[in-house]
Amino acid sequence: MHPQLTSASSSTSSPSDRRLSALVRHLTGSSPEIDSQSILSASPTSGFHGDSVFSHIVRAPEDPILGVTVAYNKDPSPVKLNLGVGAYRTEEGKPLVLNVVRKAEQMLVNDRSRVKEYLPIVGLAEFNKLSAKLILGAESPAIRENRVTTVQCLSGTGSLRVGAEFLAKHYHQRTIYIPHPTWGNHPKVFTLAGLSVKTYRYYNPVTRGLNFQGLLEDLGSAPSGAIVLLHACAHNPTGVDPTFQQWEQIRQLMRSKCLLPFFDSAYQGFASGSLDADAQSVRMFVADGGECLVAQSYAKNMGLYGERVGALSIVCRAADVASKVESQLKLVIRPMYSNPPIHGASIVAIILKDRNMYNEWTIELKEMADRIISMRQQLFDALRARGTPGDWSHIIKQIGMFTFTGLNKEQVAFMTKEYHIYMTSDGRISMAGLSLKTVPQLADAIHAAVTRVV
Ligand code: KET
Repeated sequence: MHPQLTSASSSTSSPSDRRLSALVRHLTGSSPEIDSQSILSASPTSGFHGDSVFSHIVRAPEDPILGVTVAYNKDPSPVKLNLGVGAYRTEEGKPLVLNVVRKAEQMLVNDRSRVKEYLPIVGLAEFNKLSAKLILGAESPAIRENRVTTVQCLSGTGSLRVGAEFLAKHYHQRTIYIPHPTWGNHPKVFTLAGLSVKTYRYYNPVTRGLNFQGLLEDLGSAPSGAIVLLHACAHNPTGVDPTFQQWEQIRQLMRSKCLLPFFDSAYQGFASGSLDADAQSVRMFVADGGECLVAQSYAKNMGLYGERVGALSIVCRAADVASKVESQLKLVIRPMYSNPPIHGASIVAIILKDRNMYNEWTIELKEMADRIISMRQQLFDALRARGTPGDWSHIIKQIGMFTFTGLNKEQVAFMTKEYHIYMTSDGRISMAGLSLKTVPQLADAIHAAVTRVV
């Protein structure tokens, strides 16, 4: 028997040690008898039959975004409406699988030559190449010059995390500036990856627009080399994007201070309906020959939410640097999840490489974007028709999946309680979850909240 276990039965051992040793003797057959009484009465600290060794753990709060869906699912009301998570719904309020995605899946199923082997650590090569082209543009000199390394990751979140871990390990600056406000998961992803998170001003609650002056001041006083997280388009949660001219100013400032851009592109095609227009900010930064990181997600624009398909691209100044960077990305990925899943990336690759399927996708994507934009107008008109106090023009000025309403926490809680409308407590509503049928319900709820809850 193990010396430590036999010594536990000596006269100097504690009662719990003796009980443990009795159990071990019983389980190993080294003792015909067992003092069952002493085991059943084992003290909580013994770890056996008492409280769980995890009994000290406190309950964590639900996620501020995904927790909204948890609460929504518990509500038995037939009129409940989930405008929390950014997930597209049809006019009938149902999740949408794009036709072109169904077609690609059918092709995958029909192809008997397909196997389920592991992908390489960096994922599906074809998917990576096509993803880089999608975000940087087919004619991008950076791609042509082999200065870009792209690795398939677990959707947008996984791409951000891998990029952040890589930076924490290999980049000289550990500080990342994120906009205030931003997607709630950003600070957690970056902090856990080992970066130190600071914010830059982004939104002006008074104008409900961009705080451009504040943004320039904050990035202007950031230390040289700091990393800056930029939403490529359709800023979440505010729906406020810089204009083209403002992007150009941001670019000049960042390049002059050697700030490293890390783009989060979760909504390419969802903002304007055009994949190219929504990639303009990224392409501006790549066109100047400088370096940057881009995290891409296919969750929204291809409706592949649960398939977890995304890519991280790192644009470098030279091909040999990009290739060395990729070798290190593999060392980040291998111990994290070894290699990415094959199905979703195969769907994307099929769609991106075939001209007809690609065109079909852009049409379906535009339909989704247009439906969201029309919901903005509908909601704005409905509030105007009700004479709801306040200027609601930001609903039609903002862009992307969300409207940042300006409703406060209490007003949101009121709308959930009285109208069964679920949204994040910061007053963000997912316009993609709204339909012609539910606009009046939302407008009634907003009207009541604004007039009855201060
Ligand atoms: N970046 C941004 C800006 C973003 O809004 C999301 C998702 C992601 C990345 C990550 O998406 P992924 O599914 O990992 O590709 N946002 C919506 C869903 C979520 O919170 O997970 C949301 O804000 O509702």
